[in-house]
Amino acid sequence: MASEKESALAAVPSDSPTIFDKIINKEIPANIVYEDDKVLAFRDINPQAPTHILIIPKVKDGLSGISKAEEKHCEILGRLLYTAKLVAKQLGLEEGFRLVINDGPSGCQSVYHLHIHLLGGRQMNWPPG
Ligand code: D5M
Repeated sequence: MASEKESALAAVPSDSPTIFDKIINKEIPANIVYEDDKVLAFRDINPQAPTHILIIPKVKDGLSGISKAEEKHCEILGRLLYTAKLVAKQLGLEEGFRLVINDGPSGCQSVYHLHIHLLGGRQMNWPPG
């Protein structure tokens, strides 16, 4: 299995549908921990911490990554962050957690549908790799 870095370097930045559209449309299974009309949160298939959740907008609207954000996206961006807090509480991450957004090849992004990583359940280090 390719490492996350290898997957990121092999990924082609694009606005095309991704595997996350299949998860949103329930065409492939995912371990969903939160869902509302705008946002979906599910467990990462390759967890980097005891708790590793991806929080995504259900409608991509050009947000293949955070670098594509425009003023019109401010509401959904705020909602994604607030959802991260809700899910962290729901999953009992009282001691703290980390939110990460990878962007582009150098940022180690492999799926071009904006997502926030919520990582918790272990002591994090700084700086990240
Ligand atoms: O993060 C993309 C993340 O998406 C990476 O941690 C693996 C995860 N992933 C990929 N496919 C799936 C499925 N099918 N279910 C759950 N999680 C998945 P990035 O920041 O783009 O590197």
